[in-house]
Amino acid sequence: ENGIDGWLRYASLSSKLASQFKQYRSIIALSKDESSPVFTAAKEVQKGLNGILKQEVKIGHDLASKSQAEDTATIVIGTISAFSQAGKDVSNIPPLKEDGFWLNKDGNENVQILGQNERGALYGAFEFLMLLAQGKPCPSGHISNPSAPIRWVNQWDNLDGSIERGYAGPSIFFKDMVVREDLTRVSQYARLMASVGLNGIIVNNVNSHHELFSLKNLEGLGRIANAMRPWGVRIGVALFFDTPKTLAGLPTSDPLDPDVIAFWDRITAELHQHVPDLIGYLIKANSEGQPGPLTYGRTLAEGANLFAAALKRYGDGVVVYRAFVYNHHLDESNWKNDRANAAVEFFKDMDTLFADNVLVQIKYGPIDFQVREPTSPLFAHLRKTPAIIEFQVAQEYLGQQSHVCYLPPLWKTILDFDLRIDGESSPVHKILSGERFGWKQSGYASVVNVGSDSTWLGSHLAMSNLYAYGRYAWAPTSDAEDVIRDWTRLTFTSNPTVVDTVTSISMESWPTYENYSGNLGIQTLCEITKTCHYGPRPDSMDGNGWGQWTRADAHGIGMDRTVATGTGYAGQYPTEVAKMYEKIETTPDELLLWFHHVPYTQRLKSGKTVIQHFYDAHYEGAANAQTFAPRWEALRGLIDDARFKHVLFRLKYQAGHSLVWRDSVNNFYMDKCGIADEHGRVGHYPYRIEAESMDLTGYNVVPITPFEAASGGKAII
Ligand code: BDP
Repeated sequence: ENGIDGWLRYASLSSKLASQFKQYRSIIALSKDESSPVFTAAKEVQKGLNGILKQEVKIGHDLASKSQAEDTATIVIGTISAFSQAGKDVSNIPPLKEDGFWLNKDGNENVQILGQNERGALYGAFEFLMLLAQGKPCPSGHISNPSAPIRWVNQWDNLDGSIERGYAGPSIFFKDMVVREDLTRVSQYARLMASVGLNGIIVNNVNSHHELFSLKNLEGLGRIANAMRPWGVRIGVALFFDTPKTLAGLPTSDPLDPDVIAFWDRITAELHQHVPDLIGYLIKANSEGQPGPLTYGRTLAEGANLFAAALKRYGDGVVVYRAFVYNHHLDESNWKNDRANAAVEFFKDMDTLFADNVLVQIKYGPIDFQVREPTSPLFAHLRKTPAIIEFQVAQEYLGQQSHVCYLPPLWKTILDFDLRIDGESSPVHKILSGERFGWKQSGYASVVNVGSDSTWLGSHLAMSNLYAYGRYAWAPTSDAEDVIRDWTRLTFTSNPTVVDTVTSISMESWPTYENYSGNLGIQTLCEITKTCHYGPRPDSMDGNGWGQWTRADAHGIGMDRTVATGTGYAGQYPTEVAKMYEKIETTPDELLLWFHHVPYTQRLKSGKTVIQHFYDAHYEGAANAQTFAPRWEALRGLIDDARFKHVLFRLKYQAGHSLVWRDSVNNFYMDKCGIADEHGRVGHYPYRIEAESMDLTGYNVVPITPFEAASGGKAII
């Protein structure tokens, strides 16, 4: 087992369980087109029945010819309209949303998997198989509709084959500035995506390159689209705003310049020749050094509308404009120039100015994928322009797939958050579904950093986040524990000990990581001045221009983001929410330091002081991380050896690294405020044998900067 099939392994059921299912006689696919998702679904069900039930079942196409032998059953797969055209009664099927499906088993155990469209049929087939793989019977009269039409992933793959924030080997899409010849992994990826209802992908990094539009790459993008289309996955690209200048040698990339308009028109036309069903363009502009419309004195809307007009001519593609635009440079004299304010400041007045095929993609929090952030207030400011939320399956600030961190509990803090827009119930998932403001196109995107490694993400356990992301984009009110249980049964085994262990470790993993990496809303206290975003480095937060500030000094900590005395960020929320965050007393503890600057001795609602909470949380988090490896070790023999060892190695590493986190962060803050730990732990490590205290031959003791990176501030080299 090397992880390549993810949760789609179709491991055989025990013969006792398998005998409870009928012998299937045939699979009837209501499409003969081999590239259609319906045909794909039939082949997938054939494969699944073979693996799970050890049945060999033939695929046919003719619904009329099936003569029902008594002890066998048939599985029909197609669209509702094809079923009805074949003369079948569909009056009992309730109306479905785009991509929705109907899954039904009749009295003779015949199964109907019918989609609102071809993709829907494929999603229904996967649901049928994933139930079967868990030994669960096909339901009768079951309908399932996605919560939102847009359920995409964003790759951050570079043309040279590297992946921005990739931790699992080189790109499966690109190599040496062109699209790879062999796209086998790309279709395997599309299969995983389709199995959880994901229907679109932006194939390259938001920090894009003009070479994407070379002739060779246009042809290559066509091949990627062909590889993914049978799985109902449509592709789009992220573009570099200055491509007219750098690729075509134009003097400007001004979005209102006629030559620039003609250039993008031509590129869009050429791209559609290779990818006729392009989902559109993703744009990162005027962000982190990227050029954009503001570079040319134009508005963000003028920039987006340029591409919107080009796309309109050739298909139904949309422009997805990222709200990650900021130029808020902080220093001590202007610390109120808060980067968290940027998205609302840039976008709030643009709402009515974007063309109707422009959407705005918003990171879940106002800064950048931190371990805890409040919901981005921009979700409350767009009424006409539809929004997409941006999650990050790539655990950039969350242990980079070397620490286990199951993300749905974090996502739920955002999706379930009620913004109380205009004083009315406005949970984020109802904004994203389009329900709150009557949008037709809106939904979900997540940065995913799959690479060439057979594990896809470098860690078997990290794959639960990719699986869960699809499940949440489809059904955002899902229960995080149900989702991880299903994933575990499919990925490893239904053995209850395994399911309980993986479930409990996963459910504890995000709070554990938060405890030792940065709590009370202070953000992930990792290295941010360099680009690694990994490992503890609390001193790197403050004082750098693009910093994610904590404003920690000898007396207090936390960023005052109130309207009264701070950066004003709290005021970007609708009235009721703004009022809650404006006051220390009504701000939940977990976000206290995000919104307020308080003395270390400030009492929390729990009764503890802020500094004692820091100390305790870091000890609790690291202590819990120590339990993961032994709990996993108890599964030896219950799952295959290869994956058992792979996971164990990482959990042991995490146990060690969590101690480094604990001591670095605690030592740093104790040094800053001089307040001792009530339990006498911080700064005293009686059981530790320091390398520098040993008799050394061939090594020298050196002081370490920052001191808190090593116990006693010393290392040997
Ligand atoms: C940050 C990443 C950076 C991305 C940027 C983005 O560190 O690599 O380019 O986000 O989202 O989190 O554009």
